[in-house]
Amino acid sequence: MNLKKLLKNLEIEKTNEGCSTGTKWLKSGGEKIDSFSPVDGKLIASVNATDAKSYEAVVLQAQAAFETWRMVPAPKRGEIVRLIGNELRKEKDHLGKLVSYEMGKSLQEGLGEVQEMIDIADFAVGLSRQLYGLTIHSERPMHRMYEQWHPLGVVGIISAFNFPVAVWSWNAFIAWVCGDTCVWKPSEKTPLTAIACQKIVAAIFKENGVPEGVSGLIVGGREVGEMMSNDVRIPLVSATGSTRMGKAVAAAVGARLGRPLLELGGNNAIIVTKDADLNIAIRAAVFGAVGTAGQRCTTTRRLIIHEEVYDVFKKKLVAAYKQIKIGDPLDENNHVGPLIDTLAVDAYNKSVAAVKKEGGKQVVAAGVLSGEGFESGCYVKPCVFEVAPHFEIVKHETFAPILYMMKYKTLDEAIAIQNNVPQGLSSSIMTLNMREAEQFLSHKGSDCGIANVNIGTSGAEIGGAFGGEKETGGGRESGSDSWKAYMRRQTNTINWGNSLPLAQGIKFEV
Ligand code: UN1
Repeated sequence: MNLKKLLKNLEIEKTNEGCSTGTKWLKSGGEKIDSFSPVDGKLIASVNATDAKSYEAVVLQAQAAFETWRMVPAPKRGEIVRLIGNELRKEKDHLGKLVSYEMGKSLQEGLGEVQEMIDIADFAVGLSRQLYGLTIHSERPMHRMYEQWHPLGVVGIISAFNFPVAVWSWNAFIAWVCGDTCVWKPSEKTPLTAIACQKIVAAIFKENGVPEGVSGLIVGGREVGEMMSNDVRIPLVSATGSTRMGKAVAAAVGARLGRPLLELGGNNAIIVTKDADLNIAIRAAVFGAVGTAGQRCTTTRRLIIHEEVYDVFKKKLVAAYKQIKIGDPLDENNHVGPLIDTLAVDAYNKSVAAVKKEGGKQVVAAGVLSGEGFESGCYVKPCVFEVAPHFEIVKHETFAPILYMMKYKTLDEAIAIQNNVPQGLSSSIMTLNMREAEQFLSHKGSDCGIANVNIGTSGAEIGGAFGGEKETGGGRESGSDSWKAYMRRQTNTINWGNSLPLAQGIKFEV
């Protein structure tokens, strides 16, 4: 891994400022944030975090830019996003590699993440010609009523380390075509990928005369997120991360009656029925559980398996886990890279101890890897435990490759188990029986924001709305009509007649 060359290719070899209004990088007196690669433990960047003064400068610039940006026709804003998408196509290999190296996901998944950005760019370009509202028939003669959508203003984006760039793009690209300006606080664990994105965007903005401030970047920790959550100048704060963080953001944004858009924890299950295609089910379960080393919001954490197929599925699962290669995620022979840092390893160890204490039976052994190639101390073994659904730990999301298996007898029971956790992001059923599939998707089925049939819980396409219920936070991002969260709806009624009839038949004569 030639980091120097990679950083040069991305033109970020000299970067140590973490605060930017677009093309300008601000000198900031914030603490130094070090980014260590979990791949080899090396220090790969040391970035000056945003302080109160530089934060203020970024927000003021974002507000000023909004004045101009909102008046640029939406399809023209879409054109700018199209150019960003093109640039991402060119930079896919470099940026994908950096994502993989800074975050630790496999190169395939790093490239997939950049592809997700390209896809959302394409989606946003089309959307820029479809930001339409409804026309409603008025009850009054010679009146017309319709609704239109206006941009909100400055949108705050808080993103997580696990999708360090894609989730930002879901928010920023859509917000930009909607006419908003953005201020992005990336995870302090992955500042370098954020800086790389900022550079890519800034070059396009500069070439095309986009006002300074449309894309602000504020690298920093919790305090920086709090500045944004409490800031009345930021009408929408979109936050991705832990439920704990989301609750704090929701409380602060709600207290000032701003709008939070939350995409928080998941505790996603696959129901494996006796009518499942077990080969599909196994592949989905293994990718869902160990992909991104179990650090996706959509990671499969629970398998709820019909008792008749339980033993054969377990055997196949153990065999599949034996094939998994753990190691440098940039080596395409490996399936699983490291966890993000040693704190995540501690959380993994704690959950493994907790499930054992509750009586969980080990099916595939847990453990932390050490020795050559594992010097960073962040590599863990994907593991599997047999549990009972009521175990406390099973209700808890641990961001690590720990998979819980449990048995069921009836589909009603399986659905009840699936729903009986605080989180509600993603879910899936493996069945070739249409009655079971339809029940799972019905009002008495999965309570999650995403419910799949014969597909795993992770790897959603950007075209659908992404997000979930309960402790997942209720937000919807990326596709479908998620754009509406980034705009404000206005109802307009126009009287083109020569009198003033009142609604509800009210008579008022003076
Ligand atoms: C996340 O983990 O926050 O569906 C996002 C997926 C990806 C996005 C995950 N497309 O797994």
